[in-house]
Amino acid sequence: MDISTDKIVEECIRAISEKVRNLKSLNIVVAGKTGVGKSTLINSVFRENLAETGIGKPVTTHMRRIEKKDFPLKVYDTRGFELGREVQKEVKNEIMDTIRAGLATKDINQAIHCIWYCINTASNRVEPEEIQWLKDFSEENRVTQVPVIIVLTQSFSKKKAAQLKNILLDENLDVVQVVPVLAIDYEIDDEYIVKAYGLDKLISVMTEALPDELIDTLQNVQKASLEEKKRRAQKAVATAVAASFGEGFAPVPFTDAAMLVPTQITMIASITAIFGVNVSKSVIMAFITSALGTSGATIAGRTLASNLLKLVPGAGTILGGSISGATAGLITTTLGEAYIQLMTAVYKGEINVNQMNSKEIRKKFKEMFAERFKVEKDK
Ligand SMILES: Nc1nc2c(ncn2[C@@H]2O[C@H](COP(=O)(O)OP(=O)(O)O)[C@@H](O)[C@H]2O)c(=O)[nH]1
Ligand SMILES: [Mg+2]
Repeated sequence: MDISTDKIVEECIRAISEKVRNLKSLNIVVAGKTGVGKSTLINSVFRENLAETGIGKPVTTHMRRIEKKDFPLKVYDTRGFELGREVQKEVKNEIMDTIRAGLATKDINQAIHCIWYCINTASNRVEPEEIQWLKDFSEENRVTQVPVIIVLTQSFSKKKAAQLKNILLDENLDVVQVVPVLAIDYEIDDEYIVKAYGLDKLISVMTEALPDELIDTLQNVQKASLEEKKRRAQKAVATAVAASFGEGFAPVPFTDAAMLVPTQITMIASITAIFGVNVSKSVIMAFITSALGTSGATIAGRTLASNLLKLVPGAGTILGGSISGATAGLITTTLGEAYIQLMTAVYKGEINVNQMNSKEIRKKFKEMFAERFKVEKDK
């Protein structure tokens, strides 16, 4: 049976766009006084310049919703916290109304999933009325249970941030975490610049706080933690391996090796969505042809099986016309990890896939697979 490489590539592209299209929308309320650094935070955490470009649509008196077409994130930016108790109460009611309205739809895409309450570390003190606001809010949120994360913004002084964090923790507030961050480098003077930090921690805390069905979205939209993207991508590989092991538990006759391909396409689509990078057809083509060890338009099932086997060090050659389930799993792992490496390089800007021709991309992949061999052999 001949397998068309073009068809595999097309299936990949289709699976990627379907996966991305079907990501649930992640919806976050960002609260705090004007000037604390909400917009700066939003722009530093998410990979689209939301707060800058999207002026946002007023949804209540003190809340604007910022979103972008084909981007699975809605940020509710609040204003008015600096205007005193009355307004703060109004803001609280508006947030609660929005939470309840979202829940009433029974649609995860409409629900509010998380609140970031921002306090500026540099302002030196936390107002008692803000503590009270958080307590009142928690009281009303008791049933709805939307997780609240306190973000200590502009924490260029780590010492001050730690003190503030302790003060807040002593209040026994019903919050998931208190996370000090510095969203962008802070220049104290020409010679002394404090490096941005803490946003990756915020993503880790979010990863813990959100339900599993929103984690692919979180990883897709965030640009603050490569580690969390990789971790999630490795989970996608593990899922695919479990599936290919199932498929291959009874040894896979290598004429049927193509049976594994749909699982691997799903895996590639998941990883791409998690990284949130744009991949062109030529990149996928280069990846597939390097992985399959062919540059032809079609490949025989038997050749496909033995070429895939070459990816697995120590697997040897095919004996008796089938591959074991364990081997099928190893092939899938190797493909997945190579693809994660590729996505990491694209994400870091180490390779610009739009500027490489397919021959260069193929060369790069060959190196990656070779690298992977080496790692396996060294183990
Ligand atoms: N260097 C540095 N400046 C910040 C940071 N966060 C906020 N700022 C500055 O503080 C000011 C107010 O920030 P902004 O994000 O507009 O606050 P918002 O009103 O809460 O949206 C801006 O001039 C920012 O440049 C940060 O993490 N690092
Ligand atoms: Mg703002």
